[in-house]
Amino acid sequence: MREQPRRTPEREAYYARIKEKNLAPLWEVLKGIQTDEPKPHEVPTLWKYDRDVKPALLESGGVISAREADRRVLILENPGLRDYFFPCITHSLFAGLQMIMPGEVAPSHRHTQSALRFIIEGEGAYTAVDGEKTTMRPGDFVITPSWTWHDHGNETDQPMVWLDGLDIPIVDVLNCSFFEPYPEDQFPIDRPEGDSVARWGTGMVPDGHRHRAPTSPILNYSYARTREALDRMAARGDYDDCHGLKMNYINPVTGDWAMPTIGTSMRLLPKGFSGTPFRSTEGTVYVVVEGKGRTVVNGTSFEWGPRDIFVVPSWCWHYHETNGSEAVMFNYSDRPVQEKLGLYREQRGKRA
Ligand code: GTQ
Repeated sequence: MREQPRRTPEREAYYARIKEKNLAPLWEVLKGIQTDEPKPHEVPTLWKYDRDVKPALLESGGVISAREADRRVLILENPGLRDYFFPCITHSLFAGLQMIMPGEVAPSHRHTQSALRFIIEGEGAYTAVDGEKTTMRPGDFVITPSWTWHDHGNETDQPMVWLDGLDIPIVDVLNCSFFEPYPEDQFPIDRPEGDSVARWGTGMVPDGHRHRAPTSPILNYSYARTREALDRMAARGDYDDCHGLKMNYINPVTGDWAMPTIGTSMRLLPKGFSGTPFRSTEGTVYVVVEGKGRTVVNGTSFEWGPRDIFVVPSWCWHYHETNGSEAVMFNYSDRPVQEKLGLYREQRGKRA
């Protein structure tokens, strides 16, 4: 960091005097914030799902019901952000793991924060958004756009777990939080399951469509379709040195990211992949879907397998490796916001 001005008793006394007039000296604080490059407070962190997270989640079922909790979620709290206004995984994004037990309902509500669900475990529970229901399976990416009614339920005989990714800190910094509970548990369903994919997800759009919202109209980007696409593309083998085969989820109406505040991608790393180091300004949350490997972040090695979650903070060098298996990973970040503001930067390193 650049050198700070000297602190003297005279200066301190002056600062104390002007503080009463709600004035403060910029020269004492600016250098800590206008840094040469990003200095994120969040730290690289790995959550081992089967070993650490799952037992805690199952225990939460006995601690509180989904109804009483409203949303029974264990937050993935970045240890570098313990003093932040709210427990979050990066400065701009929230991550939590939500569990719904058989027969439970998470009642309908809406809020201005946008949410994604990335399904970790279990099969057959549903999320309903503004009158359309979707049955969720591992690897599915489900969107709850800002200010849409949503409820979750589990009519199966197994607990179901998914990751919630929300833009809570972004909405907080803009002071735009609105929330409203729905008077019933469930918002009325008025469209058949699969309706949004039929309308928007086949490379066609309804004639005369008027979808103007900034969020993709597709409710569920199913893993079955994503995986098939990656598999077919892998046959040609055009892997990126850093990212493997990486596909971004888009809004088919605009070609932009699927969500206005959260960028989402899925990647396939082939067997024996040894990625080139990369860094970018997007603090990124990764969820492993299939396979095993490791990611080295600023010299720390994270060994991961299915269902593990880890975070790479802004501007941290990192690279991915696999050994005997190919691997599939989902990731999300605040990149759409950075791109709109002209702030996004990335850099490729040299292979070790
Ligand atoms: O499902 O509506 O993890 O509102 C945090 C806030 C989930 C949800 C979270 C929420 C939700």
